Amino acid sequence: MELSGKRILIIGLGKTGIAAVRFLARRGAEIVVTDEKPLSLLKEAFDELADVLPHFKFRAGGLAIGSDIDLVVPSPGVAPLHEILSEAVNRGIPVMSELELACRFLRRPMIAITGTNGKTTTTTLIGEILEGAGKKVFVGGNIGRPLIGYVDGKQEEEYVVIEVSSFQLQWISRFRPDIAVLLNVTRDHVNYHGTFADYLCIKERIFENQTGEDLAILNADDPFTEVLSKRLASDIQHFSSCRKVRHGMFLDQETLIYRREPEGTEEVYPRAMIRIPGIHNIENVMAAVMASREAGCSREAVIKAVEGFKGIAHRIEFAGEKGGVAFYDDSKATNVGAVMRALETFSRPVILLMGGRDKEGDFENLATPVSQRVKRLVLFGEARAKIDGLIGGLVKTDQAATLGDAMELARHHASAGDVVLLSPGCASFDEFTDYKARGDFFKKWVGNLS
Ligand code: UMA
Repeated sequence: MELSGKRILIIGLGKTGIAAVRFLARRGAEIVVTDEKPLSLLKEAFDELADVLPHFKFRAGGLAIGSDIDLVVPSPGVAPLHEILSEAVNRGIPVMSELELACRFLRRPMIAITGTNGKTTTTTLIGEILEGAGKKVFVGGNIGRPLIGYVDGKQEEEYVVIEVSSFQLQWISRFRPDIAVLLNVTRDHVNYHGTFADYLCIKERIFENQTGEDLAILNADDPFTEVLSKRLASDIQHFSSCRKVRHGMFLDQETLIYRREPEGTEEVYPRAMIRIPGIHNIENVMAAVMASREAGCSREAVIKAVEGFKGIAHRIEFAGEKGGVAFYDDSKATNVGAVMRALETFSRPVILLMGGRDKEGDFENLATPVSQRVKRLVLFGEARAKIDGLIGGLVKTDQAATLGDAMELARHHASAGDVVLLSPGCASFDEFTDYKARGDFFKKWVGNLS
């Protein structure tokens, strides 16, 4: 793809925009950048791009698209119906996500992982298995390292493993992973995509350009999988935590069985190799094992890496125990599906901290797990009244303006044997810069408890 002399508009100067500017500057493109933030808030971004400042122009946000633009590259956080994007589409100007642009320059085989929940865990684990098996690997994408930054370098790795969000799949056309994993789809990001059906369609696009030479790994227990499987051109393997599958991996009491057709081979893995809690993590591990075996890792290397895998930060992470009360940080649970998975993990009474900025979550779906497992609900942030209205009547419920106030209430009501779980089911942006800052705040507070 020729970029030299092309006028390219980048929307957003966050991680993606910064990496895209750098990539395009090296290829002689004429770069225009816009961001809705005022210049005063973009100082860090400009500092980071100090060496390529002469190669791009900044246009203040809200300006109409210039007629001279050849290509628009929106950051993932830019909503699909953003006025600049609508205008570009109306005028026939191509729009390409950073992921699409990057894959045009990628020279390594790619494993891509998407799904509503479990993406980061599975992506990280696949990276660790491949590394443990002696392969050089780049792990990135939505996990925090844009692929465009990788293709800007030497590409010496044997494999590229990327976490892919629905936002990144929005503007693809040729993106084609050698191995693509769809872990699960439950309601999320409806405020961004429009409807749940739109969200579902976008997730499916990870397989859009695959052929019979590529592998699709799907969750057999997901209600949409049966229909989806019929539509794909890819070789398909399924995984299941509750029934046998013909071509793929399933949980059979204390073992995981990996069956592959047409070879008819069957490999057995001990369930006990998995040290991270919950059925959802067994599913994540199965997907990771299948992808890694297909990428040429040995069964032994797989088992060793899975045994050593401690999980990722802010995902049902044990934060400490004080006075017999165990504290868990699940700040990464920004949707209702993730809260459900977290609640399923505990058999002890749970004091659940939920709230933050609503993403049009279907909180009513938590009615059963909350009634069965939650001793007390402590709601905080912007979404507290809405959640209270939907499920607050089921158990004793408190409301607090901030997470800090909510944590004090949780501590007050907790007694030995309880679990205090931060699993917010909402975005963090009403109070924190991101879910990591929210989880760190929680863990620091737990660490300071006397
Ligand atoms: N901006 C605009 N106009 C808009 C929207 C944003 O100008 O309409 C500007 C903002 O003012 C800001 C910049 O765009 O300056 C931020 O861009 P961005 O929100 O796309 O964020 P990046 O820093 O580029 O990070 C993105 C992903 N963020 C989102 O999808 C929201 C990061 O995923 C990802 O790690 C990074 O690219 C590298 O690939 C984060 C995330 O929250 C972790 N992802 C969501 C999730 O996992 O649920 C999808």
